[in-house]
Parts: sequence; C-alpha cells; structure tokens
Amino acid sequence: MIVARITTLALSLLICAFQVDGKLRRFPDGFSFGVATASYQIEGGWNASDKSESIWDTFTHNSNYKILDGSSGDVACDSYHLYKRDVEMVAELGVDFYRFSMSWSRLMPDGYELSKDGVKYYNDLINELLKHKIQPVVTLFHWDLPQWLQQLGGWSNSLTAKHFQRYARSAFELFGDRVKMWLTVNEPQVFCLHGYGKGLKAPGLDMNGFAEYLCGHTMLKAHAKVYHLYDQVFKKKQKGRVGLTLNASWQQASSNSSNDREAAQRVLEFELGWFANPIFSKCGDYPKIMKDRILWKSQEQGYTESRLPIFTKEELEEIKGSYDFFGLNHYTTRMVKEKSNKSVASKPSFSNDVEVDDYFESDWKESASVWLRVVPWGFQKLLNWIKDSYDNPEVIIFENGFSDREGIDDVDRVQYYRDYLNYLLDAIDDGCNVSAYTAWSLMDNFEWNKGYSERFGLYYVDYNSTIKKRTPKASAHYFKNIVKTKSIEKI
Ligand code: GBH
Repeated sequence: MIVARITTLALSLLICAFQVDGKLRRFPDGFSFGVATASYQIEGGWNASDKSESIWDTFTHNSNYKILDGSSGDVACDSYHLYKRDVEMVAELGVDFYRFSMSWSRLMPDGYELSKDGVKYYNDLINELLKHKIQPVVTLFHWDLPQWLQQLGGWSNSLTAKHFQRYARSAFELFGDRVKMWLTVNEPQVFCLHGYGKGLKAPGLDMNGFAEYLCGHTMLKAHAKVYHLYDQVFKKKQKGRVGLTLNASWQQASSNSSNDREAAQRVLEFELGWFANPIFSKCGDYPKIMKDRILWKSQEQGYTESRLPIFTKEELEEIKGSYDFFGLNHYTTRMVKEKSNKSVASKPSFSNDVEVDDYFESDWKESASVWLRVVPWGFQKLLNWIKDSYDNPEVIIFENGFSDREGIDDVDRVQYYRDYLNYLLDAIDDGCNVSAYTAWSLMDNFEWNKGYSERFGLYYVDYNSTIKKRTPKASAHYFKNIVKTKSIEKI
C-alpha cells in the first residue's frame, strides 16, 4: 500500500513536471468539468426500506442471464450508505458538477406513492453536494426501470411514457429548487438495443428487429413529454435546463469509396441519428435512411408494415426541438465498410437493418473492454459530424472514459484523458460548441454485464473491504490538475 502511495505520488509529480515543461492549452472561459455515476452501478441498498425491484435486480438475480463474474449491484459501492464519502471525493477533484442518476423504484416504489426514505436519500445527497458548492446534474433514467412496469411491457408499452412523466414531475417538485440540470434518459440506443433487441441487458428480451424500435419510440415520446412538462410548469420558477444524453462512437469509413462512406454514414444514422434526428434536426423524425431501409426490409420479409413505428404529426412536433443542449457519451471508434454479401435476413435484426462490416485497426490500443479501443482523433471527427448534422448545438459531454483491471497506477487512463481532451480542444478550435466535459466515472462500479471485472473509475474501489474503501488513482490527481488549471499539456 505504502509503495503504491509513493508510486502514485511520483507519478503525479511526473505529470506536473511534464505540464510545466510542455506547452499548455487552455479550455475556453466558462467551460466546466464534472464526473458521473449511475444509481444501479453504485448505490447498492437494492432492497433497503420500501424500495421495489428494478429490472436490473430481477436480471442479476436470475441465473439464466449472464453477468460475467456472477455479481450484481445488490451492494455495489454501497453509496446508499456512503454518499458522503462520494461527495467528499467529488469535492477533492474540484469539479463543478456531479452527474448521478435517481433510482425510480427507490423514489416511487409503486409508481404513485413517494418513498420517504427514497426522498430523504436524494435530498441528503443533493444537500451535501450544494454544501460543497457542487452542482447536481440528475439523470432520471439510467436503465433501472421498476420491475412492475416491465411486467406491463416496459418501454415497449407506450403507456410507460405517462408513468415516466409522473415520476419526472415528482422529481421536479421535490428537487427542482436545487437541481438545475436534468437528463431524461441515458443512452436510449444502448438500452433499447441491448435490453429489448439482443437480450444482453435487462430486461433481457431478445425480440431483435422489433422491440428495440418500440422501446426507442416510447422513450422519444417520454423524453419529449418530460421536456415540455418542465418547460411549461417548472422552468420559469426553477430556471433549470432539460435534455438527454446519447451514445455515439465515431464510424470511420475504411476507404474513400462511396460504398464505404455510405456504410459509415448509415451506422452513424442508426446509432446516433435514431434518437438525435427526431429531436435535434430541422425536419424531425427518424433519419430517412432508417425509415427507407427498415420499410424495404420489412416488406421483403413479408410484413405488411414497417417494423419501425411511425410517429403522428403531433408527436413529431412534440419531439422536435425538445432540448436545451445536446448530451453526448463518447468512448471509442470503429472502422466501417460496406458488407461484402448483403442479403435480406429471414429473421429480422437491427444489425441486418444496418448491414455493414466493422472492425478495429489492430494497432489501436486496447482497454479492458472488448468494445473500447483508444482512438482519440475519432472524438474530434464525431463532434464535427454533430456540428454539421444538427446546426452546431451546444454539446455537453456527459461520459468519456477508459476501462482497465489495474490498481491506482492507471497510466493508461491518464493517457486516455490527456489524448481525448486534446482532440476535444481541437474540435472546439474547429468551431464545435462544447461547453462541458464529464469523466466516466467518479469511481469503479458495477459495469453491467461485466460485473466488477472492468474498472472505469478515477477512484479505486476495494470491494472486499467493508467500507468499500475508495482511493484516488493517478488519473484522479491528473484530472484534478486539469480542472484546477483549466488547461492541459499539448500532445
Ligand atoms: C456507458 O455506455 C453507460 O452509460 C455507463 O453506464 C457505462 O458504465 C459506461 O458506458 C461504460 O461502459 O457488450 O460488446 O456488445 C457506453 C456505451 C454501448 C458500451 C454498449 C458497451 C456493449 C458492447 N456502451 N457496449 S458489447
């Protein structure tokens, strides 16, 4: 331990020395920094007080589904009890805001009545943050849907949008005097595709080619309803902002041929455009390429209608423009080329609807996650694509980070942040309107299907200790310095 401490110290001194020598680049005035977590990944207390079960409780407790290390978020980082230590860490980092999510089933166990203890927990957390002058940024839905709602079809039932609105209204009423930034949903594309299409994540439905589109349809409607609710009822008094955060990798065409470039564009439209186009584009609605392809494939497969649902005119209008900023989660890049032997699959699927071949370049540095390679230049390209596709909206980065299996000497994470933040600054130089940056994650936590085997934290969590001891890694010292100086060494 002592040796580890000394190495960290040496490492942070080295980082500082490097910064003094190297050329420094400054972040724009007013640029802010934060760190992020999500309820199911850190809280534990899965059955504390009157909390009801969420789909992640059900999913992890059912051995038919696979969490790599057989673990669950039952205890996780125990933030339900240790939130004061979490806030202390956020304060140590000196960041402007802390992005966390609320557990719907903790706050409103049956969807109607509030839980006293649930309300108290989030009040305590918010007040503790404000005591340290840290702004709370709240995600209302980061994947842990109440199980009773799943019983009714979850996000494939459009009535879930109404339930979501009721939950959001309570959150605004309870906490809106102190919370000034709200995210309705986190990464609807991943949630719907993995949870309803591929069956990899909770609720574990593998109704590929259908249910992910139903899920996304309801989520877009739910997001817009909550946006307008805030806008009409709360905004004037509470003066906060509402948006959502979308995931996107950069998709690099493997050649300059029009086939490969179209293939890369298609993936961007299916991954990011699926949710961004209805909200952020001038015309609204799903991207044309999605509507055309899914209709065409559906017909070829013998369906009378498209497997992609259709919005009414009113819905389109309600969804279009339902944002105060563009939230983005970004980690990595893929190479894309046109599929060599295209075919209409008899069994529909999202990936057959997109239909490309993709791969990583072999010299892209690996992380602990198979899906995450270090490709910092992709960040700049993606931000420019967003600028050009959606008329240069204000972008807030709500997640960016690196996974390893290391302890506190996380040199690769330090490098990842250094390189990605440099390309972020390049994007700002290109004219991209990025106003804030959030590191994922404050600390190691329950990494969904990978359990505790992959670590994303700036703080190391010792899961074997009863107090789930948190220790700053080299990257925490490094990030703290960036926040403090508002600058970073040029690479
Ligand atoms: C985010 O998703 C989540 O918002 C956050 O909760 C999570 O902890 C963090 O990233 C790190 O993963 O199983 O090989 O098919 C990031 C986007 C998309 C990354 C789905 C993992 C699964 C790839 N995620 N992807 S695979």
